[in-house]
Amino acid sequence: MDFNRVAKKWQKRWEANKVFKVKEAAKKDKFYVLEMFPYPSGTGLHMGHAFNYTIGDIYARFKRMQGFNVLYPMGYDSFGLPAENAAIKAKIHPKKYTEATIKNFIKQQKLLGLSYDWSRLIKTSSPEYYRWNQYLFLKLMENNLVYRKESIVNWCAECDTVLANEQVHNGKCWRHKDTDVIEKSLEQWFIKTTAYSEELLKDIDKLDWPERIKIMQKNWIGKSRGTKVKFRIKDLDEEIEVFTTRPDTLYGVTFLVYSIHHPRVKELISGTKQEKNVIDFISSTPKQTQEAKEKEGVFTGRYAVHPLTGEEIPIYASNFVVADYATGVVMAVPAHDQRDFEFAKKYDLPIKMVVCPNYPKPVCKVLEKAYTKEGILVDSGKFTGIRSEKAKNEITAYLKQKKLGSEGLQYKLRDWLVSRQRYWGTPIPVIYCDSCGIVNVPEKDLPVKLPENVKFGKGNPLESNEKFLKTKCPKCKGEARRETDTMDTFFDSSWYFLRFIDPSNDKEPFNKKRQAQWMPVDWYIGGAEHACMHLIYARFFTKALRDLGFVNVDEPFKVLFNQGMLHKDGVVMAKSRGNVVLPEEFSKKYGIDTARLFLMSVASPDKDVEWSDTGAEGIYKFLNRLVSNVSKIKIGKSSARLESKINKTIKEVTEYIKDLKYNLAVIKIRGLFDYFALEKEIGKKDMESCIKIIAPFCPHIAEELWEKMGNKSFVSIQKWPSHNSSKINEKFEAEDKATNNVISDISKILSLLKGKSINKVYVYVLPKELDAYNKEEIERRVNKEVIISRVNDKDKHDPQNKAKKAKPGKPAIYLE
Ligand code: ANZ
Ligand code: ZN
Ligand code: ZN
Repeated sequence: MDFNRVAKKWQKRWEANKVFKVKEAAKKDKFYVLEMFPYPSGTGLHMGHAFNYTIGDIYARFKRMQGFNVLYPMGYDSFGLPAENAAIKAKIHPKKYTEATIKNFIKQQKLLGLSYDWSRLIKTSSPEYYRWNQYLFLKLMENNLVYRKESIVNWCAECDTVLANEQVHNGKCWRHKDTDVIEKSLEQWFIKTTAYSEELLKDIDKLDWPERIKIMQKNWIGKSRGTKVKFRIKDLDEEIEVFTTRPDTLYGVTFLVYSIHHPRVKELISGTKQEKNVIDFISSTPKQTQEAKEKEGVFTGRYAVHPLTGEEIPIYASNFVVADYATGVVMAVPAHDQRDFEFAKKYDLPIKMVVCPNYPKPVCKVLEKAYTKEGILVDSGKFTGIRSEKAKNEITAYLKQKKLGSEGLQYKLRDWLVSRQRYWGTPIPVIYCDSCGIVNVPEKDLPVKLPENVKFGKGNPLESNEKFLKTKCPKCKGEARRETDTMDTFFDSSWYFLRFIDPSNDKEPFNKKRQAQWMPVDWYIGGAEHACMHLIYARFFTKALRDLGFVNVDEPFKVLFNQGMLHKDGVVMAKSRGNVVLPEEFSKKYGIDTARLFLMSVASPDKDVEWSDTGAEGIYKFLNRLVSNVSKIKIGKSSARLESKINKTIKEVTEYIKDLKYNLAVIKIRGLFDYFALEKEIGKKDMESCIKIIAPFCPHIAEELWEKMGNKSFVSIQKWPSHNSSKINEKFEAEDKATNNVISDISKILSLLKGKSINKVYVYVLPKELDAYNKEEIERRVNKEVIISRVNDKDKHDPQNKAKKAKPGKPAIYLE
């Protein structure tokens, strides 16, 4: 069989007959399988991508055959900076560039035999899609979930735009892993993800997601319980509120520290002797990452009054306090917090120990570093002698009673900065009018289209495009200016799974009834790198859209599956490493079904897989054997042994696919088809079942065999076979196992004797076990002549007297 020709033939027929097109009103249960949609890069697909898509495709095909109405769509996350940069470099327009890369992606994906409903294809850079981005942006805005604010934001000079918090990883840009993010004070658009902090956190427990992703999200949302404490500022009629997780250390506070970016710092210093000093310090401090490693600070000239002791303590401003976390001010307890400790050492501030290890009595040693563990309170007024854990509650209660504080809750999650100073994205649909201020573009005027005729150079080309900029104010009809910022492309991917449900709707982003039919996504496949970006935004969007009446689920993705990575020569397969295997080239020689089956045979799909040419060749040989075994065996009646094997294999393969142990399913399938060689006949139904169970893995070969049997329809949409337990005979199964064991023993000995010429294999078995071993199968698999004799046969050939070593279930072996 010419696998390559067969693949082309069936891909054509599937397409012509719309075999995978989803029927909306099917009376079947729904199942929504989705892979994180790709960014269509210019380098195209390699075998690593084939690995990803095959995982989802097998599941979709399996579910379809099991009788579900399966939605399995594909689309392209085609806006974004890499496309814009690549286009500028190639001196073509991003639109042209993206159209070409998408075309190439589609062609390459089709070669893999993926069973997408191609009629649902979406491209986020098309006005038909981004129009709804704009619409949803306005809906969020109408519901107070979007705002514009000046604040300190992260800027990547390489990206030439601001970034969201989620896109800063350890102070570096997520795309440019060597580029430090710098801080800038800018007015930007934000989405109020924090309105859902608690629900985003709480609902994690409902998700059937990998534990490690759930933990990463929990940490990212970062809920902490603590106490808010009020400090009065000396000489000013003002208070400062701080958030602390350690109210038990309150008596050890020796100074307060403002973030240098805190807007109140400037008011605080105004008129003091320190003013100039502080301003110089702030402007000379390098604007850098979130929490600075080298702590630098300056005295503000002001003092605060300790709420319980009345002591005066100095107020500093420093780069180690984050401006937009909690109140942006901390009460510093150098004895018990390492950051405060380092700061106090550097600026020679007092360190006061108030929590001490307690054996036998409180012992307070000279400090080398902060003591951050629990202990007994000392020098803490009426709380002295209390254990620190208990003191947390007691001090908080006391502050509450005196109206000097209260319990506080704090989340690390920040609002999502969504505006970008780049061209290739969705224009933010607002207009600036000198008399009316910020005015939303009316719905009827959507989409605000990206102008195509622009000049690329430094910065955002929209800013210099007069035609785009100039507009009329929708309210007063006067001269007005368009917003030039575009949306973060994570906005596009936050709801694309909803658009797939209703991709050509031109009245609304998607129909609510249809949404109710399909949501949530039952099975979502993608990489772990999105744990704290896309997966947070998409969850936020779903909850926000639920509250706006668009959807009726709380969570978008019921099951999340993180696939492994394909490696070659020990490292991840990637164009940049120059170790890619291209599916087109491979399949020219071996057919794409060989690649699919090989990729799924190495390990379970959540594990990394190493590409091996010899491994793939082994699968190619197996598939050829499969085809020849199927053509040699006559349609007639299955032997009891074959029936048993088929039913057992159906049972196991079904279980393994369900549990995503594709590799184990492949082992069973191989065992079954190799066994065919030992049988002369097979029942028609049995043969059909066997072809069906290979269909998810090798859909093209399966279709061809199905047709050869005289079937007119497609095997891809046949009913998945069910097994008949009464046909499974455990005696046969035990015998197979015994046979396999002997084969593996013989193979081991053969490999030890490598180089020696061996012609015959003698196997000595206990008398009553003679029938347990399948001589033909052993001969075929070890590729030698095999003689099986009972240990007590008088005239057996046994020159080395091996027979006496045979044990029950473990025959003796002699080779010559
Ligand atoms: C006094 C104290 C004493 C603290 C002590 C810790 C240990 P999490 O758990 O992350 O919420 N903090 C508060 N706001 C901050 C800001 N804007 N930037 C930097 N640090 C800030 O941490 C809360 C703790 O981090 C708070 O508790 C505060 O320091 C500091 F022995 O208050 B603590
Ligand atoms: Zn960057
Ligand atoms: Zn106006």
